[in-house]
Amino acid sequence: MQKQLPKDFVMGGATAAYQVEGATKEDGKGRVLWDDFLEKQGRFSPDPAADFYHRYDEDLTLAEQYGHQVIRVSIAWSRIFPDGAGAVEPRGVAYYHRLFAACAKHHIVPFVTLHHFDTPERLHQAGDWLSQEMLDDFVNYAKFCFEEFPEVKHWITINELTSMAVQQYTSGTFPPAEKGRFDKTFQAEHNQMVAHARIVNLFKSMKLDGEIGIVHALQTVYPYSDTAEDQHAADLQDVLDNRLYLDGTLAGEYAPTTLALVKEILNANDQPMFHSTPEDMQIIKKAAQQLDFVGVNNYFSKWLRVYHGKSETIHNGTGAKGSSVSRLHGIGEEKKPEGIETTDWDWPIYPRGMYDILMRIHNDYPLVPAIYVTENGIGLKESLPADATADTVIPDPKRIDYLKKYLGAIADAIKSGANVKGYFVWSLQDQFSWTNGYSKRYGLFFVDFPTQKRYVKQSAEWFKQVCETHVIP
Ligand code: BGP
Repeated sequence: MQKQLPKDFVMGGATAAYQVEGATKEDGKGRVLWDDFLEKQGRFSPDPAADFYHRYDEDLTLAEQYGHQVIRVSIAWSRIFPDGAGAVEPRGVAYYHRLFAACAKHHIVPFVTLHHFDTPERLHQAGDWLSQEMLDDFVNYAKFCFEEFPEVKHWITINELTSMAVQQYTSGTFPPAEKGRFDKTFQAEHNQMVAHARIVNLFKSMKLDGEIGIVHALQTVYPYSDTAEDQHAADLQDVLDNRLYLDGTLAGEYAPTTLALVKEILNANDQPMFHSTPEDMQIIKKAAQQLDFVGVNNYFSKWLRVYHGKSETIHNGTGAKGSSVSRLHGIGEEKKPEGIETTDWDWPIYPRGMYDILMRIHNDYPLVPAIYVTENGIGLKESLPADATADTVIPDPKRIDYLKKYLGAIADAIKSGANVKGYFVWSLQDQFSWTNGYSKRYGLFFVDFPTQKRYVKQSAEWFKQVCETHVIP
């Protein structure tokens, strides 16, 4: 039988400012942590991306035409405050007013993220999420946005606080590219939770019209075998990937068992526990009691087995299947069981993991009133047929298959009681990937980057049907 989604379930595409806008040197935009990093690496440039800065109306036209009701966008903090704080850049402010007006014109409701991996350069150099200055300036920027953009009714404080911290300080794939610094990773996570909580509390005290939430990267972690050692390795990876910040943002306190697992990782690596004050914890508690929703980004799951060697991570940056390695000292080693399909970038395709994470939130974190799936999708190597015309529809059967399975898992979770209110496919149109550049495409709409022409993929037509009928064919 075909699976169904509720009639009021909203659907659309997701984007992030730095990955779609391009125009990084236009209209007074300030520099961010990535500019220097990417320039030095020389692998790819953040310009032109999908040139959304100039082509947002074209993309919103497609979104409307293909049945979307919502879109996820982020504000580039450095377009509003080029230096992270101080002088406001009016051209940046005007751009976001134009973007939100275009959303309204096309009947697409924007869900707006305040921080999607794009810390202004000065604050990055000051210590990024490890510095108090960053936290204070972030809260001021959020307040400015709440006052300036009353047309926005759905706010997201931070995108994937753990991905940011883990990739900055554990796996070294985000600037400043440090490896194995679990102490900095947990400290940056905690600090982001404090900043998030201060903003939620501020939003509520301003009595603004609308809702506010946070977006988490959540991957279900399973033991590789049923031995107690592998189960424990999975628990340790889970505290790093999910549990600490689920506790902090959705329950408002870290469970003693959660903190014990964090300490175990830090002790094994001879690193100190993160610092938190009773005042931090009061702020965090208050925010969890007022949070309107949690956004779940889920693409893959993990399997862990016991490992006692040195930390070693090899990131599959090029789509060379089977080249990823993740073995973390004090945690465990990722090892995928036989028979589970992966993408070219080694991400296991496992819709059951989506179901399990949604049910975990439903069962273990009852304070949070609603869930949105704020990112899910598959990166593929795709190219434009040589004889393509404007009407060419690009076949992407793998994406349709992936979306069908994951949306099916979401429908199952809703049936089992999880209050999932909407779905954002990553991504609306092709854009670059932070660590894989332009060769990994996720969009419902193909972007020919040299010409910036848009082409429809078959998945966009399939998705339209689901948006309109709420039936998963
Ligand atoms: C999430 C990010 C997105 C997006 C996505 C796909 O972590 O929030 O910005 O990039 O993952 O990841 P990737 O680009 O690494 O394939």
